[in-house]
Amino acid sequence: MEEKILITGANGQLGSVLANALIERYGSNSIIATDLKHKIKFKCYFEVLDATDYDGIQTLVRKYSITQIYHMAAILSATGEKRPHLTWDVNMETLFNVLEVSRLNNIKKVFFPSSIAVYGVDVPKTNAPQNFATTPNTVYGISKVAGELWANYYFNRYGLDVRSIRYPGVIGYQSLPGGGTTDYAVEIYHKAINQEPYECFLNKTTTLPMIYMEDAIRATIELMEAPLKNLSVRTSYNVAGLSFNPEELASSIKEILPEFQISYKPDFRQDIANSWPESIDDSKARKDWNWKPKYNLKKISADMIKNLQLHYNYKTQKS
Ligand code: AKB
Repeated sequence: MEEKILITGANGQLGSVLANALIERYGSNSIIATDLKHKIKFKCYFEVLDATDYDGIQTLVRKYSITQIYHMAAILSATGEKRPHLTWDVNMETLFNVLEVSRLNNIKKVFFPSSIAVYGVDVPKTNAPQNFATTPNTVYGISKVAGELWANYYFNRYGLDVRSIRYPGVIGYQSLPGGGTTDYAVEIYHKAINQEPYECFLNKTTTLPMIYMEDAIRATIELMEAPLKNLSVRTSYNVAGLSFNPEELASSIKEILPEFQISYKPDFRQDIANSWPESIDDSKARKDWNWKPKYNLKKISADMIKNLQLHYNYKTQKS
């Protein structure tokens, strides 16, 4: 049976790259990208959709005979702290809508992105275990913990095959992040390419789990295509890429762009970062569906700089 895949939050940092990867894999006719506004020209169907609108989701699911949903729409950690109640409402209501529409319309699989933000200060800083008390300090983290538990509930109670990854900070040249605590690791490259200094909002020794976009997208599709019988985690899988701090990231950029300058001015996001682990244990993902990252920091910097140089050269030539 042909897959018909609906993506919410397709304008987002991950959603936009995922949409293109799914188009490549399943074909343009199989993908329905959705978001609040039509901003990006995807080579697939696009529909304006506010995922807080239950009827809106259901109409599209029926119109396109959807078989899978990737629910990428969410408010991230830093923005979430500015509007805690709104963040809870948006993150939970959109998830409930997706879960309910999926259950009632026989959707085969749902993807729900969770985050390292589910952890709180009590977790061991290094190699944070897959199963450990999740006591997050942010409303974003609270919504992700609740989401994981609902995913597990829908699987056990209704047999809805909800699959999930706890993403580290995602780094990619294709899109810009918005409202996260790990956003510095993308912003820094844009400044470096444009020969501007970067003022980092985290201090230089703040080590966090990170992952390159290619790895993050591959992990997502590999998990969604893994045989059901292999999956032992029905909340959300830890998926690790690598860990580094801003100083290490800046050094890897300086190896290619020696003039690059960085300074540090921590803001409220420092407290959020301090509440997260430095690295996470992803042995369950490795065992259950053969997860393995491919990108280390050297490779990431080389690839980011090469692709952003092409992007900005292209822009300059056009203007
Ligand atoms: C954020 O910083 O909020 C996100 C995340 C780690 O989930 N990138």
